[in-house]
Amino acid sequence: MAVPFEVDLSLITDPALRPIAEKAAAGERLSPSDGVTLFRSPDIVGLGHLADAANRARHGTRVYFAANQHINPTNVCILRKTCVFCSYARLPKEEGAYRYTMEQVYAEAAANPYVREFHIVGGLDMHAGLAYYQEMFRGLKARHPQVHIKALTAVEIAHIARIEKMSVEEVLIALREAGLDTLPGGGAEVFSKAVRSTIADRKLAAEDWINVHRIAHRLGIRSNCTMLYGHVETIEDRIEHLSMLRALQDETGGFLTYIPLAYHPDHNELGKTLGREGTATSGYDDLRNLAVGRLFLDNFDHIKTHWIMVTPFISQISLHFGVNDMEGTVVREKIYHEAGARTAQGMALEDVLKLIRGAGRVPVERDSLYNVIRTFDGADGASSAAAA
Ligand code: V47
Ligand code: SF4
Repeated sequence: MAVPFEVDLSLITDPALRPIAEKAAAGERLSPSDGVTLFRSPDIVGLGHLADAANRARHGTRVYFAANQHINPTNVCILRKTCVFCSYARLPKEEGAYRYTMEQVYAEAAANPYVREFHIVGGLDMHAGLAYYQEMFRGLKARHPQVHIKALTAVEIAHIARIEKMSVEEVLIALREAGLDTLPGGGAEVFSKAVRSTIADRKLAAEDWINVHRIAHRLGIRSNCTMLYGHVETIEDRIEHLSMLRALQDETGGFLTYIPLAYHPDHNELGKTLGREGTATSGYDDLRNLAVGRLFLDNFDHIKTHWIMVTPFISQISLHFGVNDMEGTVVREKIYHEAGARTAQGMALEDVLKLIRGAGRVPVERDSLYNVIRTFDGADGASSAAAA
């Protein structure tokens, strides 16, 4: 729920932001039109100050990160022609198409000795059904029993349900029994019908994406959520999207974190159509999306920045714009690198610590459910483990 906080109104120069700042500071819920005003305001510093105050009321100076590893087991996808923003997917016979064998998955999983979470997402592959993922999760848990499995977007879950002629609930129960712990937040894109029909025409509809998460939450499977911004969506579309996420969170409380995803325009149809290749989102819009997420989603504890998408430096600055969580060490990211991300494919633990400390914040290593593993609060850089 919303947490009241103190704000220094003299730091907010846009008069349109002041009443919203007073409302948010009093712990009152922001309306959709407040959200639109936040997005439209040119006062990025005022917005940042407001989001930072809201964030610090919840988390003080602590910033979480997790030691995770991304694994993308298949890029074969039946929606390859209709998700025009995607650079990653291939048709089954297309050059570059791949589907990992179990041995390849296990070899990739073994590459990083210090990992606490596998983040597994891929394409909608007709040959990667329930049995493929059950075998994968069982094999991963047998080899790495302590590692959390965050896998399969709502879109992938619905695809498995369709090809196996099962209900979403049955698929989730079967995958949980095989080792699935939580769901990642992808596949949400932007919920607006008009946007979806332009960028992801045949993708799971908004209500169905929400419903997969609702069913997961009901089963006790927590999940994340995202919004892909910076393509054809309007400010109103963004707020409609955030309103739907906020409403489901009111209902279930099952979302762990919100992650805005910056659209990357290289090597995909949408980037060509918009004439945007080589032009990513702006730092200004990246910060705004994170700050508005913090203020509008008053029932979310965590707002996560994905440094791979917005650069480590924007992620670092965002720690003063409402963000309390940084995507972790991420070994070998593929989806955004295919789409033009120029950031590294992984980050060493020391570099994550350096970024967080450089922003004057205290790094806290967490597990996938936000339990504290260790806090790096020693003046000499030493860490202290959480009390058992
Ligand atoms: O749904 C695809 C996005 C998502 C592009 O839950 C693109 O912790 C930008 O689910 N430009 C999948 N984005 C990734 C995902 C995710 C990522 C980080 C953290 C978490 C989490 C989940 O990737 C897709 C889509 O929205 N995507 N193509 C592109 N060209
Ligand atoms: Fe397939 Fe996901 Fe890419 Fe769409 S975004 S083509 S569903 S991999």
